Amino acid sequence: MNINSIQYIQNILKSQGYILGCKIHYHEELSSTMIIAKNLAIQGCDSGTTVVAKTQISGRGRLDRNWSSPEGGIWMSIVLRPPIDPYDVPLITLASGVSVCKVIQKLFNLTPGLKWPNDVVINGKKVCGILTEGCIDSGMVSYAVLGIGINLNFSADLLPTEFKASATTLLTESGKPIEPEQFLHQLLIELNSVYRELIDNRPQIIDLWRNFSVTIGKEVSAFYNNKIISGIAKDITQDGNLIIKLDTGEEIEVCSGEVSLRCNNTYA
Ligand code: BT5
Repeated sequence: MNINSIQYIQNILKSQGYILGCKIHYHEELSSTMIIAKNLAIQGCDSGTTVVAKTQISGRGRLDRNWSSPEGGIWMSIVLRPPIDPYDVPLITLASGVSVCKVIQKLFNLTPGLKWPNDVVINGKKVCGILTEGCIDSGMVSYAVLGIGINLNFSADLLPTEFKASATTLLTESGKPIEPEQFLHQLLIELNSVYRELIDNRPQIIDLWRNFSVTIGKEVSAFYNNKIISGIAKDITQDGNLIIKLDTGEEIEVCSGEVSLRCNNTYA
């Protein structure tokens, strides 16, 4: 990945009228693309402005967890200014997961799955994590920053030991090296299309998410309202919430912000 190839992708996307990725800020190394993108958002950058890094020193996941970001992966954040209700911000994560799965299917002979709310998995191990942070002002979404990290073209041996049991890379799973630029270009095209569908045809995105889901039908536990609940993940709602059917028969709807989900028996 280098500045020239990134500029080439940006210019093609721009000439084809795409919004996401029509302005790309590329860095060889930075702290976290989330921080840079957030600053650009605060300064008033256009929706679709994208920050891409070759490596991140302090990449992060939800709840400030560490995100390992060696060279060969895709580490990026996109500033969005979506005309959606603040409660719908988590849908951006779900829609983006669908995009990542579509590109994996296109470029590899692999079967990707979506673990609610924000993981893309292959053979039960995480290859991609997604993080969407919204800034709400006067009850409206002023901007959202969509962060996507994909373990693409590096060996899973480069991941920290503590993640090895639960994480993998597309190179390790497929044995096929794909340059980050190629994946990034396809991903930005897919993200443009699902982002439009999220605004215009939400049920379509929810259906696509269900088709890739490895969570629905599984036994799950969630930390919810200060206690652990267990049951079967039954479905997701049009708001992207997960419906869990408890052993008592009661159904509980949880949103991604309020639970930490564990799939019992398997990681996926
Ligand atoms: C996520 O959080 O999965 C969201 C990750 C978002 C990363 C992107 S990269 C570009 C942008 N810039 C950033 O700084 N962040 C975004 P969460 O569900 O909380 O998962 C975090 C957990 O995943 C960690 O606690 C580890 O267990 C595990 N993990 C860390 N690095 C990993 C990696 N490279 N691959 C797979 N798992 C990893």
